[in-house]
Order: sequence, then C-alpha cells, then structure tokens
Amino acid sequence: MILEKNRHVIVLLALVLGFAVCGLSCGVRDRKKTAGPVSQKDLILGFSQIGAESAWRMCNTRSVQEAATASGIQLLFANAEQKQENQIKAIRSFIAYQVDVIAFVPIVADGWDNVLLEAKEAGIPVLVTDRKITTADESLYAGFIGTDSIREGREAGLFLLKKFRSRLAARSGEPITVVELSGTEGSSAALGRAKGFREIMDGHPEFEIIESVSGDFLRSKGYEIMQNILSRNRKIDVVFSHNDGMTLGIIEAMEEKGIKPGKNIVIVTIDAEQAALNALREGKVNCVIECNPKTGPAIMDLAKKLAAGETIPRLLHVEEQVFTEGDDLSSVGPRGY
Ligand code: GYE
Repeated sequence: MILEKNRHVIVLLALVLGFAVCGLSCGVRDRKKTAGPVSQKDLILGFSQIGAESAWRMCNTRSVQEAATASGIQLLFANAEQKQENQIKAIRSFIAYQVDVIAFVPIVADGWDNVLLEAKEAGIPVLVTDRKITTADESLYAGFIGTDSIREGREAGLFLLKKFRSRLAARSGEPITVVELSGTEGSSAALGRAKGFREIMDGHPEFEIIESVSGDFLRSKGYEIMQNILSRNRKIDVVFSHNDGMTLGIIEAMEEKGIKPGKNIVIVTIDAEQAALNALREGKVNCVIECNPKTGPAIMDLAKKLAAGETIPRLLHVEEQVFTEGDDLSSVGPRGY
C-alpha cells in the first residue's frame, strides 16, 4: 500500500539515485565544481507538474516535454498527482540531484517558502510557471511565467455587462443570478479568477452570486455540483465556470434536465480548449476566455537564461484572447487541447 501510494516518488528517487550512482562511477558532473554558466547540452531542468486534471494541464505537460526535447535540455519531470506534498518531495529530489534549474506549477499559492529556501541555499534558481505563489520573500524565486487569472476573471465580468446590458438598462430590480464553479481551492488560478470577476460584479449590484462552489477544475465535479444545484430548482441566469473541464460537466448536467446551456442559462468559461470552442460554435456556451497552456518553449528559454547566470523578468503573462458568441471563429485553428 505504501509502496503503491508513493510509487511516483519512489520512481523519482530511484531515478535520482540511479543518476547519482551512474555519475559516481562515470564521473558525474557536480554542479558546484562546474559553477558558472552551464552549456545548454548539459543543462538539467527539474520540473514539478501538478498532475493531469484537465485537457489544459495535459497540453501544458506536452508543451514542456516537447520543448525540452527540442531544446536539448535534460528534463527530470515529476507528476505530483494533485498533491502539494508530492511537489515538495520532487523539488527536494531535484535539489539532491543538483539540477541546474527548477521549474514548477504550484498547485496552491501557499506553503512553498521552506523548500524554496532549500533550493536557494543550494544555489539552484527557481522558475514559477502557470500558477503563482504567495511568499514574504520574493528572492525565493527568479521569476514567473503564466496566466493572468485576475484579468481572466475581469473579462468574464465584462462579458456579462455586455450580455445583460438591456436588463441592466431596464432597472427591473430582478436580480441576475450567478452560480460560480471555482477551481482548486487556494490556487492562484481560482483566487485570481474569483477576484477579477468580483471586481466587475461588485460595481453592478443587479448581479447576485447566489452560489460559489469549488469543482477543483474537474469535469466530474462540475457535473455533480451542477446536478445538485439544479435539483434545488434555483433560478439561475448565469454560470461562471473557472475552466472548460468543469464546463463540460455542467453542460451535461443541464442537458440531462432538459435545460438548454447557452440559451436558458448563460455560460462563461475559461481555458479555450477545443471542446469549449466547439460548444461556443454550437451555442452551448456564450463566452470562452483563453488561458494559454503552451508555455514550454518560453520556459526552456528562461531556464537557459537562468542556467547561464542571467536575470529574467519577474513577471511574464502569456498572450490570451476572448472568444464570444457571434465571433467569426473560422480563422481559429485546432487548439491542441
Ligand atoms: O485553467 C485548468 C487547469 O492552472 C490556469 O489549471 C491553470 C488551470 C486551468 O486544471 O484547466
């Protein structure tokens, strides 16, 4: 049982041990001895990924792995299977192996200071990707590249102001009821999307967020939560879903109840995976906000800079667009996720 539960950690530790043993017998490169810029072909990047909770995440993983191969960077990749403690173990393994750079997607924003201090003391630069961390010591990481979750939440709110402009103008007094399905509790993606959404909604009291429930970015939970809410026959005008995976579950639950998603209930969703854009074309969702998972090449470029002792930007937000009903989507190519 214990073996099974920590299988991925055991594999990773065996990998590190294997590298170390092999290195000892065949002249392992010791980072401390080769202090200074590391040539690209010798660059070893330790990458801790959250897991495989959504099509977006799996595309993000592919992007990192393919970019490492294309860059000739040796990648130590650890899948945390949705557990922060597994990410912390993986980062410690990367430190033990003395990788040149560590990059990771923090599943939640808090709880990283201790392990990042260990990386700092080991002289290993850290790149935070996709989701952000909360820390009192900004020197614990070199920079961030990923999504601007607050902006994504704002875009969702701004779309609703346009969508309901006639009801807002009518000042009927009838609240526009909103159900929010949020992502992983404590993640910067969920916190930011909720924050940005409320920045817009709070200025328009006609909108009433009647329920906000975490679906953990999972399709299955999106389905279960929406099933439960619909069973209580609440009047719902809008569903704001923090990711397309949950939205697909929401659509399924609505259609089972004979509700027309996108028509009887307005749906705003984030990620812009293929299935969500297909739903937009079919009129089943009304607004899709892109969150770009294809950051692998940029991560590799930043890793090379860090390994060469260069500084990198503290904050890099990836380009993202908003797709809405009525847009001409004919020029939008396959999403790849
Ligand atoms: O929206 C979701 C994934 O961290 C921005 O995580 C990412 C989110 C994304 O599970 O699909």
